[in-house]
Amino acid sequence: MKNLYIAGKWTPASDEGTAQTINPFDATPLETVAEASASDVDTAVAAARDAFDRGPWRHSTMAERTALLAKIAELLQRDKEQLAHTESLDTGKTLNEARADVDDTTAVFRYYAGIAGSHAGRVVDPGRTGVVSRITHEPVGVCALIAPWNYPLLQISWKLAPALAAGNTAVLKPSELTPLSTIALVALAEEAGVPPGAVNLLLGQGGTVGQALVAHPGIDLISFTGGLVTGERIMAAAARGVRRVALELGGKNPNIVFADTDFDTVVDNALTAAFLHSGQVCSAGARLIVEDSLHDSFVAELAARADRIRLGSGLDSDTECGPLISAAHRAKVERYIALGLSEGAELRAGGSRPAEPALADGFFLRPTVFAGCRRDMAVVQDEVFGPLVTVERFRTEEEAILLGNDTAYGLAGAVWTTDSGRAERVAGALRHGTVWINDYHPYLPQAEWGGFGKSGIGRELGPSGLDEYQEKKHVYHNTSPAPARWFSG
Ligand code: TXE
Repeated sequence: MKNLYIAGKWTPASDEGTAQTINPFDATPLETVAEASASDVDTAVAAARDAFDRGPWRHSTMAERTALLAKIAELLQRDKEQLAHTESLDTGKTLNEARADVDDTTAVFRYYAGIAGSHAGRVVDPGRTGVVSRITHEPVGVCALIAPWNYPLLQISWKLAPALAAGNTAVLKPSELTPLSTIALVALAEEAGVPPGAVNLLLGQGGTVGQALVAHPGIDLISFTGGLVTGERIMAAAARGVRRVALELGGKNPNIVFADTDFDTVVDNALTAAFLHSGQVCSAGARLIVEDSLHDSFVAELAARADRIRLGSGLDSDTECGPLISAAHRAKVERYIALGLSEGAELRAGGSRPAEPALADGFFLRPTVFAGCRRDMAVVQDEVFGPLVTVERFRTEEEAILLGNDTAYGLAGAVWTTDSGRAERVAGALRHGTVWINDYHPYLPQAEWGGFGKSGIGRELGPSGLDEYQEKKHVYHNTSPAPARWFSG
């Protein structure tokens, strides 16, 4: 049984509510977790409020914050195998992906440990003598940090590390589907010495616990990663009381392929772009846009290789793709497969559940390739968030750019070409928060991550990821005050 963590204590829900998480590989029970009540939400926010208003963390020195973050990073590495195992079981992703998540999470804590001290403010030239003018960076207050189920450990850490680096206190709410690695992370923060109340953990459903958390007047900032509809709901809740909000809401990301690129390299990377973690990635390259002359051979090879992707348990070293996260989510992706077919897409690979009896109880779907797609299809425009890639054709650079920007989202995209001038022109024209040239998926803790358009508001990672958690204060100090004689009366 896993409990809530409030004011430095592991505690069951006040009404003794519990929930069961399940293993998406075979739908067997995984862990019993506490399910927070409305009164637990109040208690957790009050603990974070108290720790912020009266506790030591807000007034901690940069050296103390840096030391805590560095310690958490060290503990993440110490427990890497265990954490990766937990994440793989909970999400269905492969152990290798989960190990990479732990490394990337470690890198984020180290990055914010490294820059917190140099991001404390600046001195401004006031343009007159006798005045000292400075900008100080101060914590925003109590932060609600809400993460989704696809990268549970990573996503919560992109929020928690900068929130703590800036001196905030936090209430964490992981996805009800995948809470286990966040529970482990909070235990590591406790072991690293985070003061009571600075980090609190609520577990439970989004529509109840999450909703009560974002509506709580004691929250100053909400940072959310998840779906568009929930993001809109959260933004509306944040409007009451004019609370700060940071949103990462996914995308429908173009992967543009010119014919001059190396065939094997681009097909191989297109597979990873689309099907890594069964396509349940906010930046998945789910919308391939391929130059006409390359299109047919490209689709044939892509489909042949997609058919060979090995599905299975994330813990099995032969597995290349795990299951989807839940029966409900698979049903959503299946609805999109049916919709795509009804819109006239050509099914070139997948489109169904695997036939292997060993996979029958899990939430598996075969990697699916749709060719003959058009920009007006829902399956091309909507975020499907599963193992489904659509392929469109283009003839000119202008058309490739037009299609690449033909989305309400704007999280990420890629362009593949050996013509560096063209690569720069296309990258410059794309309205997306990250653009890869001749690569797909890498991100860096020191580089901003986030989206244009409906992909969200604000940025995570990089210096901007810390800015989200800081208020900027101008202190203007007149060292030689004298009457101004503005008024004569
Ligand atoms: O996410 P939700 P869901 C997309 C993807 C997916 C769709 C829906 O297209 O199919 O979103 O997924 C909490 N107040 N992404 O329904 O609802 C919830 O408990 C406060 C993209 O699983 O957005 C969980 O912790 N919190 C995405 C978190 O929000 C609420 C990653 C995400 O859940 C809440 C995941 C509420 N009213 C899905 N309702 C990305 N950007 O990478 C839910 N939650």
